[in-house]
Amino acid sequence: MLSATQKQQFADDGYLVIDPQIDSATLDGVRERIGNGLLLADGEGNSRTQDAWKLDPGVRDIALAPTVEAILAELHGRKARAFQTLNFRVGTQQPVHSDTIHFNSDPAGCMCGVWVALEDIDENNGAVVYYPGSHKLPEARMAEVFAEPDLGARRAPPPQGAMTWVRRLAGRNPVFATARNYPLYEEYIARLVCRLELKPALATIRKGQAFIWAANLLHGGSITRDPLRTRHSQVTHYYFEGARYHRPLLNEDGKVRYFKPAWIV
Ligand SMILES: O=C(O)CCC(=O)C(=O)O
Repeated sequence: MLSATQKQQFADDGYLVIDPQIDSATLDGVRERIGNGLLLADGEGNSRTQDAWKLDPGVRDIALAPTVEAILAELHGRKARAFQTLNFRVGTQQPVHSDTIHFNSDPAGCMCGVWVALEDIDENNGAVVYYPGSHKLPEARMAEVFAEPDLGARRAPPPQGAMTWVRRLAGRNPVFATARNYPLYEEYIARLVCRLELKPALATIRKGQAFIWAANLLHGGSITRDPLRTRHSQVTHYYFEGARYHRPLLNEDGKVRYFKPAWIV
């Protein structure tokens, strides 16, 4: 299904633009029902709906598109399984990160994101920004972030409330100040991008195309230059079979805790 050049490009640059062969009616249906419906209905100005596949067969069809599954299997040599969807109505302007901080695996990097454009994307409506080749950099974990003296000094300690101790005594995952420490990771990545003088690129793809990124590719949401524009899109996150899965943000103490993803079926 893929040419040798495409496979080489994914290996070298960490991304690929493909035609996922999803029909227009499915794309338009999701845009109408999720983009213009649920997202507006949440009333909080949130630009994303997580796991709408549970409610909407179109979202699920995009996540399980056979062409995407075939291409991912070809790229990774393992079967891909979708485990999370996010639907967006407008650009996220999300700071640059790599998905390995959120979702990783043993062996490492058995994960990827597939971002499907539900309308044409250009430099003015918040295209995904990415750094070609950055997937080859070492995976940044919170340990490296905290090792930077000024960032480490701002680290929020784990909460010490009664519930934390109940969880500990029950042998459950301790609670870390994850949400408060995550901005330190974003700052660490922003500095890394500057220090290495990484060159950004924009995923300006057409409606119906998909942008695949490798787990460790640095990416985020670019500035929405035209605030009146929408950016209807769906990203699905996939893990590859034959690995054990963990979420590094929940392993702040360095202890790896594996989990069972809730597969999209
Ligand atoms: O859609 C975007 O602007 C960014 C999405 C993203 O970074 C992600 O899903 O990991």
